[in-house]
Amino acid sequence: MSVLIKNGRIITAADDYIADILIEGESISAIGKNLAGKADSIIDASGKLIFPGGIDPHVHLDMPFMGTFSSDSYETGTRAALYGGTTMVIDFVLQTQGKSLQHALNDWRSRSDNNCVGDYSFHMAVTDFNEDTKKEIKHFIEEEGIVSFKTFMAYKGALMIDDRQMIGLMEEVKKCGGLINVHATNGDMIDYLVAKHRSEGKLSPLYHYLSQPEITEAEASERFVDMASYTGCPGYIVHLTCEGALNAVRNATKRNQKMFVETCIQYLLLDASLYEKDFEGAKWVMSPPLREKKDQASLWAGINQGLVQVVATDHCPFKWEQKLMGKNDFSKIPNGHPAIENRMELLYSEGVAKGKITLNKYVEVSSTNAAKIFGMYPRKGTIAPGSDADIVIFDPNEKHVLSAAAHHMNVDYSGYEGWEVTGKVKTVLLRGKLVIDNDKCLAEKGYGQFIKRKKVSQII
Ligand code: DUC
Ligand code: ZN
Ligand code: ZN
Repeated sequence: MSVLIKNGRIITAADDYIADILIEGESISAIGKNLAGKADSIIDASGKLIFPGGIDPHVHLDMPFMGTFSSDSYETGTRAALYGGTTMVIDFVLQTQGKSLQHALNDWRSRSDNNCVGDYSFHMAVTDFNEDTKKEIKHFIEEEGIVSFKTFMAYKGALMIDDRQMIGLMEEVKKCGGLINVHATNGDMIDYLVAKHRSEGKLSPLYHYLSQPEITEAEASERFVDMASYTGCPGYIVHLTCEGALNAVRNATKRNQKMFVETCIQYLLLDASLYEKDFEGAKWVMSPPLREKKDQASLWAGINQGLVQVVATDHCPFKWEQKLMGKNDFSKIPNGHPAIENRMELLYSEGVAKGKITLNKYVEVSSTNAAKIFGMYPRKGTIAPGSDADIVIFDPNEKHVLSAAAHHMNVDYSGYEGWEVTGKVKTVLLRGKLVIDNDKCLAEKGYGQFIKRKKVSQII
């Protein structure tokens, strides 16, 4: 099967030009002016922008968490991602404390294998680092193609590891050529504040926010950066939300330390005033919580300064009836927010169309940098001969309104209900196959492939 995309304006992290793209099989075979029209099908992309397929390296599909499961399955979540121009996601396998990494991977595979519509990979979350876990790291990197290891500095008793385990894990991961991701918030401080607020009868969603002040994230980010500097292990801070945490990274750059930073679309666009809406604030109960306007300004600046390399989602949807588990106690509200489908359009509309970031920066933070950092470049994350034909054809002028009624995520509310966005994903190809066209998904579950990743030390 061959496809010719004609006359689109191709945007990569570095380039901006009008040309035709010839796709043969699953990959791009040629890019040029007036390529001869011998293809099986032709798509006219005149007047449209062409981006590499979006990569969201932070999602939680069908994840057991806080006594329930996130409501998008691998099928509904990756399909919704495709509607929004994200052709690949990286999800998280969570080790159960006391059990092996392999045990957790088998469990996650039982839910994900043959169920994805879009491409996917996993980060491996290490929640119990010991002599047995240590022996599994090399195998994950070299055999499973899972090169990034997630750590939690919060959620004590379930997911959190202490600094001693963190240092040990960093040394092993560095030796084997991997990368450590971190949820960097001070778990003990947060647990103290949660207990304090509960004992004072302060139980509304607002107290979720007030239990995780900026300092809890700034302190943990600084500690993580220091441990990474000491061990020399490459690090990646997930869902960084605030000025204080970003300044910890800024300091690290002064000693020439390379530390990767991800923020999420909600931290750029939404703020903590939403927690004042009584229980409706539960829609935005996530960890870390939404912050202040001054934090949004630092994150946008951080993107343009190159301190923030990735805009992800931390997509972790829960239906309203699940959120109601915490009706009388904010600490029981399942943490998470749906955005997998909205990230690319919101970032274009609020970032590019409003002049905050350039088109090249848009591609860099929505696709290319994640591919580079996580060992998939140049197979993913760019438009070039030899790369997978993961392509988004985007109308920069079409306006539409986001709503739960219109979205494809398996969740009955939208964190962005009524938002008008400028720009719409029109057509999406994944490995050469037309998967989204005219608001229809043409791929079945099982089309999405598990992508084995390369040692990150080959790229960074
Ligand atoms: N934060 C969330 O809001 N949900 C899932 C896990 C996390 O760290
Ligand atoms: Zn997290
Ligand atoms: Zn997460």
